[in-house]
Amino acid sequence: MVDDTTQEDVMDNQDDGNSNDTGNDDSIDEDMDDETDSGNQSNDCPNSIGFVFEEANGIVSLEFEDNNFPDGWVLRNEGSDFSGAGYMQWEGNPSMGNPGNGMVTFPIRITNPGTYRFVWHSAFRQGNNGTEHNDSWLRFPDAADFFGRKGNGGVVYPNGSGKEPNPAGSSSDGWFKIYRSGNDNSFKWQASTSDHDAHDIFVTFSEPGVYLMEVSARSDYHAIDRILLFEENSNQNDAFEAADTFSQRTTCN
Ligand SMILES: [Ca+2]
Ligand SMILES: [Ca+2]
Repeated sequence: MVDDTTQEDVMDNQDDGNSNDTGNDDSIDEDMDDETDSGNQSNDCPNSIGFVFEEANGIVSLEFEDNNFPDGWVLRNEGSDFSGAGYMQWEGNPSMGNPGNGMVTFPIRITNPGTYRFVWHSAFRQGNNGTEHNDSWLRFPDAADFFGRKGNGGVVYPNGSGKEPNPAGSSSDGWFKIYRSGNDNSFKWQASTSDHDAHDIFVTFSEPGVYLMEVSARSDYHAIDRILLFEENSNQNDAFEAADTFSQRTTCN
């Protein structure tokens, strides 16, 4: 397989006009409950993994490094614009056309079913070209739906999902290539798919239960600090603020 970094990444960068500078700022009403609802945690905790990340009040917030990683992912903590223990960056071989290498699985317990927006806080940690080292693979293998959507309502589904249309650029076996844009080499809240045609990322959980979120390596020196999912109709700034207030990981009994 030819390494398609340069071509693809040029395309990534051209199309982030609507990139979502979510994060930061703003007034927030602190109406979220700090406590995680752990009422039924013994029922479906995946003991084969040993822990589960809890959704609460329509929000899933997790430190990406708070998991077990195969060789190639390295914990780093340079700089100051990350949270938790640091961030994981992929220092193994690039996997531009083949998702599933360097795979990390996050079990997530959903108590409030619905469609959630997905974003991650990531950076490129080599060079100064924001179209390089700026993407990794993402899949939700057992969710009811997983798609990209633009502000105008246009939707894309992963290649291999059996649904169309599919994104421009890399996608395979239910995986989206998820990229960030811009040459400012700092951590940024953005998750987009489809080259030249940035779509935001959504996942639908149709009923309560534990779902798997899978991330695998694509570009080397892409670094991921944190992941946030929030119910699509909730206020985005509220979601970011509330996500700072509760711990999300429960150890299985
Ligand atoms: Ca790229
Ligand atoms: Ca982190």
